[in-house]
Amino acid sequence: MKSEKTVEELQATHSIPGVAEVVIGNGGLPKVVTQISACSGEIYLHGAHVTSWEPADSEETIFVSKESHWEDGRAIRGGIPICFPWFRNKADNPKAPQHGFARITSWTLNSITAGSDEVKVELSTASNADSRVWWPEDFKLTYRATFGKTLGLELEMHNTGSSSLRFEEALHTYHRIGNIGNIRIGGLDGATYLDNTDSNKSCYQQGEIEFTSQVDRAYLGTDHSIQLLDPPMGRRVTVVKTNSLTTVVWNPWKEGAHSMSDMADDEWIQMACIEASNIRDFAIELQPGQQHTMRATIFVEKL
Ligand code: TA6
Repeated sequence: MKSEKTVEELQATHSIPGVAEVVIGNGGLPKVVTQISACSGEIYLHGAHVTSWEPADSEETIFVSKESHWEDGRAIRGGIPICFPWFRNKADNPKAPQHGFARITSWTLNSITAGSDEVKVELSTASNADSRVWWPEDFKLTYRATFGKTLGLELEMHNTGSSSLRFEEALHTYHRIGNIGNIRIGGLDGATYLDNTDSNKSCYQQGEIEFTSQVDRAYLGTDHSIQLLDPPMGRRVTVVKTNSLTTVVWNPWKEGAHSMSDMADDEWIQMACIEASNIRDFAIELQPGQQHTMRATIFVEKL
């Protein structure tokens, strides 16, 4: 579903001159771009999809594929897709869109607000005839992306219906990295994970994660911070999670990337996904009227 307002209308209502503008992005899709002294950043209304965050003292942190589709109804490859209300396939319907419908929905831009050296963009979407095709529940989802020295992401889910519901969620963040063979991910030592490359076999993480083949893992009961150590880029990226009890780590490796039409053959080397999430047994149950907010805050330090 396309955005109901034109880019000109959104720009007239929400832009903050010299700080944040609503412009036409790739594929004609509207996006909010911000340029302040702390950082530059951008978020598409399509999927409420962050596609860039470049802190002032660092290079771009977010990977986006040059082969990505940019069209209504298809997910952007890279950036920060929002997976909701299920993760991967929908168990009872193989035809349902992988990772849910939030990332292929056009969200409503609610507001852009400027704070002291940060810009907050708030978008929302709610149950409607399109969502009910796949999921019967009544809900409202609000997403706040705060661009500054840190990148703040906040996904707020509200059960607006009259019965309890259960959902999965993930902020499927594609981190831009120097080289997959030379990075390490810390903060998950001792955690149990389900290995999706091996029928979700339960495994035990010892030490840091290093990448020597395809990795597709859901780390369970992990609420602590994750560090992405990237010597080639000379930086450490930290993801601080709140109300997120699973962490998915993914790199498709050569074979996986080659099977994707929307990723160039060598791009798997430049990306690693670390996903604040609540999936599988950690799916969230909400009673009528209840809310749940998952947060991820990302910051960069020089090594
Ligand atoms: O987060 C990991 C994962 O679920 C993998 O299993 C892999 O399929 C990936 O996401 C990408 O999914 P997508 O639907 O965007 O191709």
